[in-house]
Amino acid sequence: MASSAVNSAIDRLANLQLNELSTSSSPNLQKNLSVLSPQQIELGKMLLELGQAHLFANWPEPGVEDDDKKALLDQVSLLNSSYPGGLSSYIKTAKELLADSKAGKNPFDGFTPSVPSGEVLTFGDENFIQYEDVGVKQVQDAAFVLVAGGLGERLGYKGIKVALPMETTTGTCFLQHYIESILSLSEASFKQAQGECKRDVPLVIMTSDDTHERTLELLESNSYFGMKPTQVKLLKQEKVACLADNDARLALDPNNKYRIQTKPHGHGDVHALLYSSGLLKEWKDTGLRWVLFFQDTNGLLFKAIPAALGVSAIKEYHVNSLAVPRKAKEVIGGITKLTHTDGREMVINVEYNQLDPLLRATGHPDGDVNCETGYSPYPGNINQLILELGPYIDELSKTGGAIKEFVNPKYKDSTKTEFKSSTRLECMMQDYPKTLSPSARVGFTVTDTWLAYAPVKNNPEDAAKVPKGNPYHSATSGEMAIYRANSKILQEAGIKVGDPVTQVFNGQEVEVWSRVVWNPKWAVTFGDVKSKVSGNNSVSQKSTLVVNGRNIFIEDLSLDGALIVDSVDDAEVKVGGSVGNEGWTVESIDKDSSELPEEVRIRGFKIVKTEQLQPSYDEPGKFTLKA
Ligand code: UGB
Repeated sequence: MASSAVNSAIDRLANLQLNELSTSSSPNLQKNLSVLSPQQIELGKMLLELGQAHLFANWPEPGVEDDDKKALLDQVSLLNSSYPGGLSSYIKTAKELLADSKAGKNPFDGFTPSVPSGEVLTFGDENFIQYEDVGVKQVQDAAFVLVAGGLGERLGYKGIKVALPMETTTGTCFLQHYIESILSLSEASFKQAQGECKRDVPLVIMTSDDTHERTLELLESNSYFGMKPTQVKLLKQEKVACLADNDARLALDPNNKYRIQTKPHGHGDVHALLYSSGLLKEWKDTGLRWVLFFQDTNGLLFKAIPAALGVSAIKEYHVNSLAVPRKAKEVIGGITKLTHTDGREMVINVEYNQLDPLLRATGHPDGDVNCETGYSPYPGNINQLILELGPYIDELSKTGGAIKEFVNPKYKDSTKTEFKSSTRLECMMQDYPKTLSPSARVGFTVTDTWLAYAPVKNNPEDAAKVPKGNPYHSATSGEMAIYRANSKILQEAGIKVGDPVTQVFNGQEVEVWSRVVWNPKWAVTFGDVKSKVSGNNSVSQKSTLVVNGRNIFIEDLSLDGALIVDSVDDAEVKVGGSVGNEGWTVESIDKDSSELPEEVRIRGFKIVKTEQLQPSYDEPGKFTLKA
């Protein structure tokens, strides 16, 4: 035998002995070493060191279900590589957080909450318009990040949420609206900076196994809604391992002893993913300055983005969170100033389930209640964050994007020794400022709820149970909020819009305003709307108005019915005169009817299109519609 072969045989034997020694605490793993690769053996040893021998407790003899054993270790390899610091770091943190939770430790121990001061905007005033102008200029230096990995268990919708129609007058889905808004905003931005070279404003979408394929399919089957495919990047977040007990033993899937149960880690993953993707550096190198984060189902958010970005630029905020007045106990976090006994201070979101106990523990015996304004004194976080790229990269180079995690186990009883079901560590993107130094410029911007916030999160049954006066956050209220916002903006621009009527759909009382919808091409700021409306205009409550074209000008229009105007970019169309017809009506439907699609049932109404005037201008030129 050649000496190299002898050496390698000796090495193998030595390794075998070493492996057998280091797996002696799990005889089942030990006897299966021969079916595993060296890398899988290393992972097995690591699991034993981390107190996870139970994972091998039911492993049969070698030769039986070997592929399943390997699959388990392959899954471990993925869980290990996709978590910053690997599984050992995950389990170490889990043990600490589970011990704190068992001991009932308050995560805000030593901190006293108080109401922070931020920039409060009044829609339509001079200040607002000025912020919008500044904000639009900044868009060419911005990147947008949509977190869309959540399955939306509370909504119970079977599809992905970004594919849901945002409103059913035109049927535009959330993702289409977001992309069209970014495209129109960037176009407006480049127009302001005449002559400078244009770049494609990037959009990143964070997906998960629950949403990735369907998001990609939605984009591909709609030609990316007008964006270049290279402009859009999908980053998939991985789930994290579930924990079975206070010792942070990993939970096996009840139906598969070779699979570790996993659950989503939360939207906080977006920071580590952006960092590890290398995109942040790429953006910095091309001169970008801002990163804007937003969520999957808020059809109003782009109405507040220009002004909020203007606030970031003027106030030089490293972190700017968008907020709206919050009703006590509303299921959105509260922006709070926290002051520690040691002098530390931070302005941070306190999540909705933590605000009440924090207030009670710090001398507010009534907890999370409204003040004399009828709202909680703590502004509601709508999780739309604007970060300045430079300081963001600096911070992430220190943390790798890891965000402070939390654990929320549901215990079987007061001994807190067993869980009702497995739990996991979670993290939230708005907790990013928690690691920042006191010198970081952290602020927030408050706008009216009607303008900026109408998420679709709750199923009809739960929405109908929301305490009176609190928002439903349902598909019904989300769509009605779009008509309300657009109607109010037109009112502010001088158009007489009929008073809304109150109707009940799916057990929820909502205001029904004129169904006014426009494409972002028409207007992305209030300034745009004002520049396209003149004379004496009126739109009755029963009316539907769809404006779908860049250069459509509304002048002396009296509308009582449905008017849908489409035009190509190079057509300039004046729309006026008196338009009256049967129009489109909003009609109740039975949410349990199996004949209607789920997208309609979750709203409780449908739009019945009886009669409309629908001019379409397909050629360049100047046109006038005078009915
Ligand atoms: N999301 C992910 O991308 N990955 C995940 O693992 C989980 C979620 P929810 P939540 O503004 O309305 C948040 O479930 O967590 C995406 C804030 O924490 O809709 O109840 C998901 O796809 C809270 O402070 O919201 O509450 C979606 O786009 C408050 O501000 C987004 O993350 C509230 O949102 C949010 O997920 C709000």
